[in-house]
Formats: sequence, C-alpha cells, structure tokens
Amino acid sequence: MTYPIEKIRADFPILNEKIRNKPLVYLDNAASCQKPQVVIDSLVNLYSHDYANVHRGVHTLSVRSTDLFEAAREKVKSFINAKSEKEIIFVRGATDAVNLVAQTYGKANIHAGDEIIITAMEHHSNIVPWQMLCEEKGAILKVAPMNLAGELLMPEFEALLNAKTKLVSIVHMSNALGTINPVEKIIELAHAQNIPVLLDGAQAIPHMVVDVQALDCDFYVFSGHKLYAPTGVGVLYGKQALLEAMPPYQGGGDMIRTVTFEKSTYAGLPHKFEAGTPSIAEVIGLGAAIGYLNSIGMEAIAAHEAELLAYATEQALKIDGLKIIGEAKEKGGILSFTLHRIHPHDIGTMLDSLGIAIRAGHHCAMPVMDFYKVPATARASFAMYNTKAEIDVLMSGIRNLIEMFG
Ligand code: C6P
Repeated sequence: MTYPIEKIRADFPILNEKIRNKPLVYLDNAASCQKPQVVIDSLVNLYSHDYANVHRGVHTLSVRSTDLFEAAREKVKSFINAKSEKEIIFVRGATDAVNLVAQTYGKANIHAGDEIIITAMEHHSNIVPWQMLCEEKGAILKVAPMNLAGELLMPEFEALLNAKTKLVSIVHMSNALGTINPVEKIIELAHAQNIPVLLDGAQAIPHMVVDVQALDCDFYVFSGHKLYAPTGVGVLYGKQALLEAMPPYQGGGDMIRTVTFEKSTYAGLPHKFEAGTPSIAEVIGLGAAIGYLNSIGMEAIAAHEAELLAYATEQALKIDGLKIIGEAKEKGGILSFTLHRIHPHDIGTMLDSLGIAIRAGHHCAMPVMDFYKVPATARASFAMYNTKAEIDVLMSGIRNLIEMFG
C-alpha cells in the first residue's frame, strides 16, 4: 500500500499555516510535533460533553471521564505491548518519569559506592536526575563513550558493567544525533548481571514499533507531545514487580488507600504513582493520538521516515561546508548539522524567514556539543507528515543562506 501522505497532511490543520507568507515547513518534530484533528477533537469533545474529575465521582460525567481516561491507559498498554495496565503510569513527560524512577527506585536501591551507567549521548533529563541522586547517595555516575559517528562503543559499555552497577539508563534514540542504540544487546548484557535497564524512549516512540516485552526493558519512558498528543502527559512503563516494590513518588489524593493522621496506606498500581488530579484531557488526547497512529501503522511511518532521512542525508552531503553531526549506521529521522562559519542560531532565524521551522541550540544535550566541540547545531527532525518536497525547500534555504553569508 502506498503511504497516504496527502491524507495524513490533511489531518494536521496547522500544516496549512503560512509563516512569513510562506507555506509552513515544520521540521522541529523532535522538540514537539503537531497534532492531528482527531487529537484536537478529543479535547474539544471532552470539554464540550464528557469532562469531570476522574476516579472520584459517581455522577455521569465523572464516570464518562474516568472511562475515557482508563481507556487511554489500555491503548498505551497495547501500543507498547505491556503485560498489564498496572504497568502504565501517567506522568507529565519523559523528564518527570526519569525523576520518578530516580526518586523512588533510585532512593530505595542505590547506595554509597553504587554505580549508574548512562551514555555520552544522553539528554539532560537522563543525566541530571541521576547526578542529583548520586550526590545525595554518594553513588557514582559512569558514562559509556561513543565514537565520532555518534555510535555507542559497546566493548567499553560492557566493560563498565560490574557488581556495583545498580542501573543502566540509556537513550533509545538520541535527540541530538539521531542514533538508535542497540538496546536489545544492551539489555541482554545488563540482565546477564541482574542489572535493570531504563530506556529513554522520548525520541524513539514516535518513529518505530516499541514492544517492551520483546525488548525486556525494566522501565521505558516517553512524552505524549512528541507522539502527536498534547503536552503535560507522558508515560512511565515499569515491570509490575519492580513498580510494586518501589515506594510512592508524591503523596496526595488518588494514591492512597486509607489516611489517618497517624499513618496512610497506599493504593495499588498504577494509582500509587499518580497523586493528585492527573492531566485528564491530555491523557485522553494521548489515547486519541495512539488510535490515529495505529490507523496508519508504525511500520509504515517508520518506512516513510527512513526514506525522508536517506533523502535528506543524500541532499545534505552535496552541500559544501555542511557537516552532519551524527552519522550512526542505525539512525532515526534527525539531521543535525553545522554550516561552516554560520552560527546555528543564524541558520534557524534565516530559515524561519522562509517558513522553515528547525531547532538551533544544544538540544538539552550539552555534553554531546562538548564532544563534537561545537556550541550548538542546527537540527531538522522529521515526522510522519513531512515530505521530500519539504526537504528540497530546506536544502534550497540552506544554499541561499550560504550564498548570503558568502
Ligand atoms: N527533547 C528536543 O528538542 P520532555 O521535555 O520531558 O518532554 O522530554 C525530555 C526528553 C528526554 N529525552 C530525550 C531523548 C529528549 O529528546 C527529550 C526532549 C526535546 O530534543 C526538547 S529539549
């Protein structure tokens, strides 16, 4: 079946916007992607017809909201093939999920002298929570190195694993480089030494089939807003036995079974980790986004984006002075680059004047910038609705820029 690109584009109303009188070319999807009409409608319908707080009321609207909210959990469960909906914890985003694991699993299981392994290509949200924990506990953060292509050095990673390692926390797909890490092998090596593995799936989840049972990862985290869903919602997947053994994260309503002034007892999974009124509409919007993605198929999306990346890479390599940052063999739809003598912020600003949205900066991955000895990169990142014609617009914009700057 041919990829229904025209239909998909028509499903995203924002793609009709004109930016500075030019058709929008939205290539900042790794930062946050746009929303299809079904997701927008799910919010409008909820607030127009079904909205109330969840898990609290016996009245009709509360029951409707709760049913929609829990149906979204079921959709997430199927989407990542978790065993049980108890393993799906709704949080604010990937950052919140990593902090949850650091503050609960980490506080309970990581002690002075223990080691946590991350990689050289992590986003700050998979570095800082572990640094904070290590500082508090006297534990040690170990960083598995990468090569200049942006590929993890597997022998060096393996050599870091030892009896003191209490957790491996690794990005599935790098936001700054596009590298897709060999997570199956990483998990196999870690599990051979009984070390649990957290995968930061913030970038991977919109671009590929993720099956947490096949991967056998212990935790998987992602954000809704990069998966065509609203902001303010994300998911922590954890194996049930691990989540059950973990102490709660925050205290408050919904996460308790009983409360007296002397002592409280906690609700079971998943509510134990969902204190307070959750992001009701956003969770329901996430359910709608997953329904939409399923209707297209993640394999089809992955194939389309692989074609876009191959085309963009081929075109970029023809431009003199353009240097691609991140050339791993296994790569998702991200093209990070520098242009000789032109600062990435100037690239971003100039491209914006042509209606092209890219991100310029350190991408919340400062250690990656240090590694490549650049202050920042320009980054075009692709989504299910992008086209080769848009990549042509980007490339011609870059050529114009080079001409302008001489
Ligand atoms: N990266 C980017 O432009 P939050 O902010 O919690 O939704 O996601 C954090 C996060 C975690 N891991 C990876 C690999 C990520 O790419 C991100 C978010 C965005 O690259 C915003 S900095």
